[in-house]
Amino acid sequence: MTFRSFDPLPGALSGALLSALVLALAPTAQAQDAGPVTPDAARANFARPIVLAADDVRSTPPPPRGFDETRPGVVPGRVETFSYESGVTGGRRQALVYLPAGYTRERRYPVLYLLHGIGGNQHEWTGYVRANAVLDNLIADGKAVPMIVVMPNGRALPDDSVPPPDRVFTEANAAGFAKFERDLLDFLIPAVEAAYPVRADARHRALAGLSMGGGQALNIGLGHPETFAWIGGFSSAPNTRATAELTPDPGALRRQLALLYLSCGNRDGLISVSQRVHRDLLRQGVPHQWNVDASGHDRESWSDNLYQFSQRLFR
Ligand code: FER
Repeated sequence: MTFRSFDPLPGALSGALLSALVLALAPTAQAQDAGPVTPDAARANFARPIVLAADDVRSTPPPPRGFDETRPGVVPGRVETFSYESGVTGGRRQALVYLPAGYTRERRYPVLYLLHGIGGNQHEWTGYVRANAVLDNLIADGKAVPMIVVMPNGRALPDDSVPPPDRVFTEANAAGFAKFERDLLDFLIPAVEAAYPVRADARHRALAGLSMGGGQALNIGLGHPETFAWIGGFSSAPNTRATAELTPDPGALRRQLALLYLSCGNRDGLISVSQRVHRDLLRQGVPHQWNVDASGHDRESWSDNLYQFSQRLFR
């Protein structure tokens, strides 16, 4: 099943299409550090040689069969569209909100903000990764705390639609992902907290994402441990900040974070980004979970790591 078959928005680039695009970008160029975002640079980054260290191994039990499929007898959560006014884009923006089975305004819920990749939008986690099925099953089994999950559009531009394939790896598209930091902190979170019965403190707020969204989650989350105590970067992309900017105050992270979770597939050409963050965190003495699975840059890694990460949240 592909993202496109779920996605009501025409023109969205599916994860499957993104994979095809990545394959079409033949691995010819030299590896390079994060510079201008171009199709050539992306090709080079995806083609970086993969060198695995002894601790680049799986640290989680594999999920059970069917963990990301709709299961008969499991009451599903509800996924609804939420719109909010953004001073960053100057207009109304849309996010998807997952409300767990049994949702009631009589309770207050923790919130996970879940960010998509460079070629996706707010539908990528539900449509391509089946995040709602993963959460439905975990919550039904009592393995995850009932939580609200907010899936924004992480491209904070006046036109935040998914660009055509030849404009995905461009400075203009990537710029929207950097602008999203203020959109999230100043507009989306306050709007969510005004509209839903949520616990509005760092211990009850998590931020995670895949690829470009993984880079955003690390950049924004590690920069704001007073806002997010739970952070997950899955297959994080080269938009991930350099160490001096990413973790300038390791002591604050040690004191304030409840969980920092990093994962990547051992067949993902972007793994050097996550390896670098993992090794720097080790050097800085910042506790974190490092999980290297056998995936490429694909939904298998993201559904599996959402399964692992979401079980650990808010405990
Ligand atoms: C890049 C390669 C991949 C890059 C971003 C990505 C910012 C993101 C991929 C994704 O979100 O799937 O060089 O530069």
